[in-house]
This record gives sequence, structure tokens and C-alpha cells, in this order.
Amino acid sequence: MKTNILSRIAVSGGRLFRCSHPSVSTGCDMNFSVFKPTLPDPTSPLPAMYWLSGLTCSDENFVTKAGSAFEAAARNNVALVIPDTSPRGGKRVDGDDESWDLGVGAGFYVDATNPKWKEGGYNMYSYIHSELPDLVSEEFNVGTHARSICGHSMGGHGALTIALKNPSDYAAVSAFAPISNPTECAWGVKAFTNYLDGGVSEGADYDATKLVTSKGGSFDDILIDQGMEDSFLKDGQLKPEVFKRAAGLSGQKVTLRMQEGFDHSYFFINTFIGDHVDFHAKRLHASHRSKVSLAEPSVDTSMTGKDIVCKAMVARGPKQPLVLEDITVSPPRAGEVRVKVVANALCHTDIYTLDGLDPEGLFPSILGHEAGCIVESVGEGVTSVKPGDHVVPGYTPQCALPSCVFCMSHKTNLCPAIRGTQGQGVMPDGTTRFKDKDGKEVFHFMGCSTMAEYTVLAEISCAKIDKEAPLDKVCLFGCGVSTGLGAVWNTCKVEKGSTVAVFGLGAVGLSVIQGARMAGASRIIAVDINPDKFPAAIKEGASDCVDSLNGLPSGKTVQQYIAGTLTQWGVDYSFDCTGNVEVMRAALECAHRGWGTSCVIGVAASGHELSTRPFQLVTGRVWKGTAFGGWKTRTDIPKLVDQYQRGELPIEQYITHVYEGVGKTNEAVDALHSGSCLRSVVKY
Ligand code: NAD
Ligand code: AHE
Ligand code: ZN
Repeated sequence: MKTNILSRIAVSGGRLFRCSHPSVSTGCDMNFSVFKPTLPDPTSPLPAMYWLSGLTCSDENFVTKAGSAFEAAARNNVALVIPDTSPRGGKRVDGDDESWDLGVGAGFYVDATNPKWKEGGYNMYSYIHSELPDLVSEEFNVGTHARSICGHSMGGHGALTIALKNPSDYAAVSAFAPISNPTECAWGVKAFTNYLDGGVSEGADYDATKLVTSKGGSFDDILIDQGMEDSFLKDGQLKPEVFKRAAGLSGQKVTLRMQEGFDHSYFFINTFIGDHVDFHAKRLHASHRSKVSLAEPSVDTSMTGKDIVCKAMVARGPKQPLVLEDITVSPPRAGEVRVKVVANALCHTDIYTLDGLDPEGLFPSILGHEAGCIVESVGEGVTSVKPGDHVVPGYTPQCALPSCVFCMSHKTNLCPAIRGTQGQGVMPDGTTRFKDKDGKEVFHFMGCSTMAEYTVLAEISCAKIDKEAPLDKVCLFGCGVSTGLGAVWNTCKVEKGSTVAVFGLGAVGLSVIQGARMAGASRIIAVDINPDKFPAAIKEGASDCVDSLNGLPSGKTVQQYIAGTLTQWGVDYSFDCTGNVEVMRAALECAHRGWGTSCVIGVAASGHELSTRPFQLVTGRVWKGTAFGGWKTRTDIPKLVDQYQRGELPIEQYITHVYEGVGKTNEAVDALHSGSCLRSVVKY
């Protein structure tokens, strides 16, 4: 079956499609709308939240009056599917359009058993629960692995009953002012008496209160918002409190929020719909991930103890393109692990090293340090990982020995166990595991070297993660995103209500914004010389954007503008995510007099040094820095991955470019140079 797309509208963060299709359940053309957030890979399946409208409404009411739903859906990478309420274009049923609460606009989400209405196509239950999901899954690739349902008034009744009847098909359910006990209210009695042969007693099967009583609790929570000035609440049409009571008796948690000053209108819906989308998104993403059958990348262990010849990108010299070569990777020695690299993301630090700006940069070497890998074989004495385990390599190891004062301290993640040899491009025993086709040694990089199909890591650098986590996404936790989040949460411990300025809006800067928003920052000022970065910053939660190249008032420096114009005394916290020492100075100098803290994240080119007037520190500013956001690799990366898996920490938005094959790494480097790229992920 095909949809006819009536219109395509660009909405902030995505696209809205208005469609019609010949429906089998209703026997007529049905209209519906679909909102799809923009994804870097438009072929990726999306979880979907269904919205069911109330009496007299159509999908158009929601589309035109509940704009904040689209913002929330775009932020959460969730699609919205918005069906019509009734078979409007179908066979007419006598009198069906003479009454506002029956017939056209009031299908009541039941499958009619009364022959007159059944023939008229009043089979909205089957349409919403079966036919439409199959169609949008096929045509839009949304809701295939996870869907949820929400609605208003009659649509709230629809959402609750459809979900309670089919709990395994819905990841979440919520409602606005639902008709919660329709066998006991005038609207429900009228609908059931007409649509159902068995009248009100048959209607019990479409009554949320009766369903929750007989079926018990199936959801971790059901969110309901109810306006206290809603005249239909006063008339006894809605009865959400009756539903909550029945649910409580059968062990189903219901969060019923009685909203003072709100009535039954779309103003009420638009005010709280963002909360509902957030509520659904968390559950949808968790369910989506558990259901997506990850084509589990496999690892061949037949080469255990032998050399592996594979492809790698070799950095032969500064500012030269990487060279695709066959390299030999030796088996892991004691305390080492050989891994198959499944996906590698590019970080600015790789480029900086390739450009010859890192004093520790060695050539020839294999760069790359933000990856998702599978253990192929382990060396002698390795106990914490085994072949087949999934790992994210950490460039900051965690030896976790009681004798390591760094690992034993909660103040730092800077375990120095192998830092000396790592900086010299060799494994802890002072030798390399890579040889080129002429048998010449190739250096390691940052203890990772993940621009190769196979690499060797120290065991203490391997963070073992959940096997269900998609390696082509969670590779991002190997560096940039973790660093930005950790700079906020661990290094600076930004408090709720703080003001924040972020300089540089690559993946690191944007994840600082994401972390600051999650920490409850009251104001987040995003600064970049490239204004194209501002929409992404706003999406993460920036409140102000400053173009520090062309957008400053004349005669003002960026620090004067932030500390004198945008704020009175400066911001509580500032972060440099550029690696430019002048920017680091500006970040410090826009920090609040008396207590402002500025955190250096960016990595500066060899030979560059910091300066400021000591008076800046005398007057209370604190200058600090972070390596990998303070996270302890083996303890903390798995926790971040789990948070992502639960839908609490979206990171897909940072993946703007995807390539297949290690040989495509030069294209990924070009993308990072282009200014439009946050993270390019190369899948091997
Ligand atoms: P990126 O290149 O993607 O982003 C840098 C951003 O800074 C860009 O948007 C760019 O337009 C902007 N920028 C450049 N010059 C600027 C200026 N003068 N003023 C304002 N904005 C400016 O880089 P990324 O991957 O996000 O990494 C950011 C920095 O963090 C790099 O220096 C990287 O090496 C470093 N880094 C450090 C750690 C750590 O643990 N400390 C970890 C990861 C990355
Ligand atoms: N090797 C450089 C310094 C490079 C640097 O500062 N690296 C950051 C990580 S950047 C990740 O993208 C870091 O955390 N360094 C701590 C460490 O131990 O390397 C130089 O200046 O010598
Ligand atoms: Zn990095």
C-alpha cells in the first residue's frame, strides 16, 4: 500500500509530511501526518510516538497548535505519527455528521460491531493499532522497533485503552485530560450504545479504568496531565482520578499532574507536550535499542597467537594524507589485548597530530583514539576481558592497583602507569606491534591506534561495555563527548542555576552544552567563529550565541562582551573547546569576578603558551583543565554507555558523517576540516 504525500513542510529540526492513503480498515482515504527529525543517516529507523486527537479534532489541530511537540521530538530523535480520529471520507452513516460527539470526528477508537457503523468504516481501533503502524513503518521507517502512544480527551481514552490492551506493543503511554472511565460518562455511553452491538457492557473492553483493573500494571509509569479549570472534568466526562485509583489498586503506577489554571484547550497541550515527548523518548529509545537486532559484528579467533595482516591508514608525515596500507599486527603480549576495530570516529586531536602540531606526534604512526572494538585475543595474564567482549579503548588507562595513588584518588583519572611509553608511540614493554609491508616498525598513538582494522591495547586501557550497545555510536564515548560531559560534571561540578560560556562548538563544546543543560545551568552562552554551529548549540540548550569573529560590538573583545554586556560580572563557568591559547585567555577573563572557574579542554599546538594578567587570578578566577573529562576509563565509560542505552544520554546528534571502510578515513578527515562536521564515524 502506498501513501500519497499531500505536503512536505520543513519544521525546525525535521520534516513534517501530511499524507493520505486508501485504508482497508475504514474503507476510505484517511489522512495522517508524520514528523521525522533530521538524522545524519536518514535511513536509520526511528522510534515513533503516536498522538491521538480528541473529539471534533483532526491531525491538523495538533500540527497547527502543538508546535512545541516538534521541538521536543527533534531534540529527542523521536518521530511523531498523528492520525485522524474518524473515517471522514467514508461511506456516510445516517446522521453521523449531525452530532459533534458521534460519527465524523468522534470515532472513539473502537472497532464498531453495530453493522451500520461497522460498514461505515468505524474501525479506528484496528486502524490505529495495526494498519497505520504497518504503513508508516514501511513507508517512513518509523516505529518499526518501538512505538508509544499519547492522546488528548477522546484520544487520551484511545491511547490508554490501546496501550493497556497491547502492552507489549507500546514502550510508553501518556495522556492529556483522558476520558478515563467511558462506561460511566455521557460521551462514552453515547459512543458505545451506537458503535457496539453490546452497548455499554461491550464498551468495558474499551474502558481504561476497567482494563487496568482486570489486566493490572504493565508500564513502569503512566503520565497524565489534567487541567483543573477543564469544564469537562467538572462535568464528570473525564475522571482521571478514578483511573488513578483503580490503577493503584492493581499495581500500575500513574503520575497524575493536576495543572492549575489550565482548561481543555491546545494551550494546555502545547504547554506540557514537551514533558510527554521526553517521557516517551526515554522509554522508546530503551525499547528501540533492545529490539533492534544488531547485526552482531563477529570476531574470528582463529588467528590467536599469529600475526594478522590487515588494512590501516598510516600517517607517514605531517600534513600528508593518510596512506591506506597492509600492515602486520603482532599477537598481544603479556597484559595486552588485540582487538578488531568495528568503528572509529575522528577527533580534532587526530587532525592536530597529523598536522604536525603535537610535540609528541611521531611518524610513521597509526592515529585514531575514539573507537568501538571487539576483543580478538588476549595476552598472558589478561583477566578482565576475553575474546568476543566489546570494548572502548581509553587513551587514559586505569590500572586500578591499590599502589596507584592516582587510581586510588577520587580527584583524578590521570593514571600514569603506561603514560611514558604511550607518549613514545610504543607498548608498555617499549616495542611496537605494527609493521608495514617492508617489515619496518610503525608507531602507536595515544595507546589506541584505531585507524587500523586490528590494533593492540594495554589491558588497563580497555573499557568493557554492554554487548548490545551499537559500537558505531558508543565509540564517541572514547573521547570527545565524554570529555565535554565530564568537564562539566566531574572537573567543574557545575551546579544547578549556574551561568556558563562555551568557546568552540565542535562535538566537545556541544557536549559541554549538553552536560551543562543536564546539570541545570540557567544560562549557556555559546561562542564560535563559525555561526553555522549555532543551530546545533541551541538544540543542545544554548541560550545565547556569540559570533566572536563578526558579531561583537565594535571595540569590544569577546570577554568584555560576555563579562560586561551579556552579564554583569562574568559567568560562573567557562570552557575552552578550541585549543587556541587566545581563546583560553578570553574564557578565563569572562569568568565571574570572585569565583568564576575556567576550564581548558582544547589542546594547543606545540610551542603555544598561556598568558593573562595574574590580577585575573588574584581577583578570584580559577584556571583549570581536564583530560578526558576526569572519567576513569574502565569504571566510567561502561556507565556512560549504559546511560546512553537507557535513552538518558543521546549522542547520535554528533554523528554528522558516516563512511564505510578504513580506506575512507581521508574523506572523514576532509569532512572534519569542512566546518560542517561534528563527528565522522568510519565503520570498518
Ligand atoms: P572541532 O574542530 O570539531 O571544534 C572546534 C570548534 O572551535 C569549531 O567549531 C571551530 O569553529 C571553533 N573555533 C575555532 N577557533 C575558534 C575561535 N578562535 N573562537 C571560537 N571558536 C573557535 O574540535 P573538537 O573535536 O570539538 O575538539 C575541541 C578541542 O578539544 C580540540 O582542541 C581537541 O584537540 C580538544 N580535545 C581535548 C580533550 C581533552 O581531554 N582535554 C579531549 C578531546 C578533544
Ligand atoms: N601530547 C600533547 C598533549 C595532547 C593532549 O593534551 N591530549 C589530551 C587528550 S586530547 C584527546 O583528544 C590529554 O588528555 N592529555 C593528557 C595526556 O596524558 O596525554 C602534548 O602537548 O605533549
Ligand atoms: Zn580525542
